Order: sequence, then C-alpha cells, then structure tokens
Amino acid sequence: MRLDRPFPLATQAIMSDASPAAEPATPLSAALSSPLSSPLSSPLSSPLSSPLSSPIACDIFCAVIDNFGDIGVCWRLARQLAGEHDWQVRVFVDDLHAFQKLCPSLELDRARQTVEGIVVEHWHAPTHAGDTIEVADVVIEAFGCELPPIYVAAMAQRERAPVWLNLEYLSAEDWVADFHLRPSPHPRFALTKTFFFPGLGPGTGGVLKEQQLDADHAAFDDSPSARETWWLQATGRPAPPATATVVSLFAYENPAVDSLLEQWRDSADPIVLLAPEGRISGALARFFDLPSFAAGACAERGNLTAHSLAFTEQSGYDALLWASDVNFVRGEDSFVRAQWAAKPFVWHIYPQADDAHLPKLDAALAHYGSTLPAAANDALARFWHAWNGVGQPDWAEFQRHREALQTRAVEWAAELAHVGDLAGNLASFAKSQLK
Ligand code: TRH
Repeated sequence: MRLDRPFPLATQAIMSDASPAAEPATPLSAALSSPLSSPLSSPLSSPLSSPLSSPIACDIFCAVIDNFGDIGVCWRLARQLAGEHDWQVRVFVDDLHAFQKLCPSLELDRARQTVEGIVVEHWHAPTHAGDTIEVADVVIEAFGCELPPIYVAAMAQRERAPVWLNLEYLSAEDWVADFHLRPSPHPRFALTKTFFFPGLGPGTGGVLKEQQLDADHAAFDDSPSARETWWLQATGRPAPPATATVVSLFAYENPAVDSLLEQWRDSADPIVLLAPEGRISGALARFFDLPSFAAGACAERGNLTAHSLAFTEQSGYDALLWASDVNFVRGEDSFVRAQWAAKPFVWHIYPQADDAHLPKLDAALAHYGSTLPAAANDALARFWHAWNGVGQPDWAEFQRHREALQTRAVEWAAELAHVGDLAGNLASFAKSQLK
C-alpha cells in the first residue's frame, strides 16, 4: 500500500543524499511548507491504516551490470511477489534491452508500462524515481544498486518507514547465514536497511522457486506429447533416441569448450547439444567450421549433433533444462533453475578477478556434493573446476558417475526446498516488520 500521495516531482526539492553543494536544493523544511508540495505532508497526517489490511506495495530497483541475471532474478522475484503474494509490485530497471530478451512483451520505448500486472518503470537515470515519488511499503535494492537519493529522502519522510531490503547476490558460502537479515542504520535518516542474503543452506534467504514449478516439471516429464512438442518447437526435429545424451549449454565464453566438443564428437554414444544462442555460440561456429551458429542452426560432427536455440522468454527456459540429461548453466538464476530441474549440472560461475569466484564454486560443491560417493564427488569437482578454468574436462569420467549424480540431483532439489523459497522468506520477513 502506498501511504504517500503522488505529487509532481517538480515541487520536490528534497535535500538529496548528495552533498548539498552538489545540487541546489530547497531545504526539506521549506519543501514541506510550500503549498505546491503540500501532498508531501499528507503522509505525515494521513490516517495510518495497517499496511497489512491492503495489498503490500513493493518497489524493486534493478541496475543491470551485464548479462541477464540481475534483471532475471528481479523479474522472477517480482512475478512471484505479485502472483503468489498479491503484492503491488513496481520494478525500476535501467536496461530495458536486457530485460526484453527474457520478457519479449516489454516495449523498449515506454517510460512506464505494465507487464503481467507489474508496473515497469524505465530507470533512465540514477536520480530518477518516477514522475511522482510514491514510496512503497517494501523497497528492494537489488544487488546494492543505490536507490535514487530523492526516493531515500522521501522514505525518511514516510510516516511508517518502509521495509528497506538490500537483496544480495547468491553465494553458497557459510558466512552468508551470519549476515542474512543483518540491519544497517542509515547514516543520516531514521531508516534501516536490512541485508537479505539468498543461499543454499539453512539460515539464509533461500533461492527463488515458484509454487507451481514442481507441478509444471512433473507435467512435462509425464507427457510424451508435451516433450515431443517442445523438441519440434525448439529444434525443428523430434526428440532423439534414448541412447543419446542430451546436453544443454548456457555458458560464457569458455576455453574448455573446444576440448569438450571434441570429446562429444568422439563419444561412443550420441550426444545432442542444445545451446541457446549467446556468448558460447562463436566457439560452436568455429568447431563446426561455420561462419556463425545462430538460433535455428544445426550441425553434426562424429557422434555430436548440436542445435542453436532461440533465447526464450524466462518461463520457457526451464523446459530446456527438463528436456536435457545434463545442464551446463552459469551466473545465478540459471544455476538455481538447474538445481530445481534435478538433473546433473555443471556451473560456469560468473568470473571474478583474482579467481575470487573459485571459493564460491567450492562452497556450492561442498553443499551439493556432500553426500555423493567420494569418487563421484571428486569427479564432479574436477569437472566443475575444469569448466571454470582449472584443468581439462574429462567427459568420460563425468559420464561414469552419471547415475550417482542423477540420484544426488533429485535428493538435492528436495534438500534445497527445505530452506524455503526466497520470495516467501522475503515476504514473511517484510510482513513481520510491517506489523
Ligand atoms: O546471464 P547471466 O550470466 O547473469 C549474470 C549472473 O546473474 C551473475 O550472477 C551476475 O553477477 C551478472 O549477471 C551481473 O546468468 P543467469 O544468472 O543465469 O541469468 C540468465 C537469465 O536468463 C536467467 O534468468 C535465465 C534467463 N534465460 C532466459 O530467459 N531464456 C533463455 O533462453 C536463457 C538461456 C536464459
């Protein structure tokens, strides 16, 4: 519920977070007294109804660093909060082009639009906070993107301070549980920002999982016609024979891919590779000696058949994971989706300077491989390290442990579900603060 009355930004001359010298600003007291900004005072006098008596309003701010995961996580969270918790959700996002890749119905030239009941504001400048300042009950600052100063100042003016959450990047490291839900007082305003840490273990915020996901997955697995339809739509061909191993490949550029393609080419059993067009497509084109490997392309060498797939809208990505036997995923959101798909998977972690990503990789392996037989756990770790720049991948060894990896994948999906879905955990915490 938005307690504040919208008022034209032009009358807003609130001291920004920037130093006063940085921009001419009417002191807040003057802004409050001027008749034009009287709506600003309305929150101070509006009757306080419990925010829980009407839909909770939530603003999510997302600055896309690169790739698709920032907006991928925010959009999935927004859809869950709106669809499963009936929140009024507004997403401020700066890069509509990245967003449109996973949400094709988004229009690139609109400052504001509604998609699936969610208001999408083009966050066209760091200081932009919409044509009017309407502070929500819950404000989610995704991945430390820094809220517009004018919005923070308006948060401080709100009769009931909003629940302000900093949604962190996912990490499987143990320290995450110690920092999850830690409050951080604002240096100047009577506001508190709470750090919300996703995670793979107890005591963290968990990871996103739609309530309908398991049912949708089971329906796909139980319907040969649904699978056949998917194969024809995705590749133009029927599903391959059961003797083939189907591999999905969503990765950054990766020097290990050349060796893996050769191993797949020389594999004793047929390999069908499904690669959404993207950063790995250049390597596939070179391997098949093609000028490009765009969506719709198909090529064969030895026992390897590769299809380049069109980038689907976000809800369509899961079916690729369900249709495959082994999933190569990357970043954060597809990494989580592979865990829910309950198939053996290989993670191309978002590379960081000085190999800072490797401890994060090992932390995830520690959770995921903890109950694997030692030989299978070692093989998985070697393969994940090779896929992340340390050593050479050994596909035959990975395949030798496929049965143990498949058993573990199913177990892990159940264990991860016990941590609770991130959207539900976040909604519960926010409501506990709004009482
Ligand atoms: O695209 P990414 O590499 O995003 C990265 C990571 O999130 C990383 O943690 C972050 O620091 C960096 O961005 C800034 O990988 P990720 O996280 O898997 O996001 C991809 C999104 O794209 C995910 O939501 C799934 C979606 N997707 C589709 O919607 N359709 C598709 O066809 C494919 C292949 C993916």
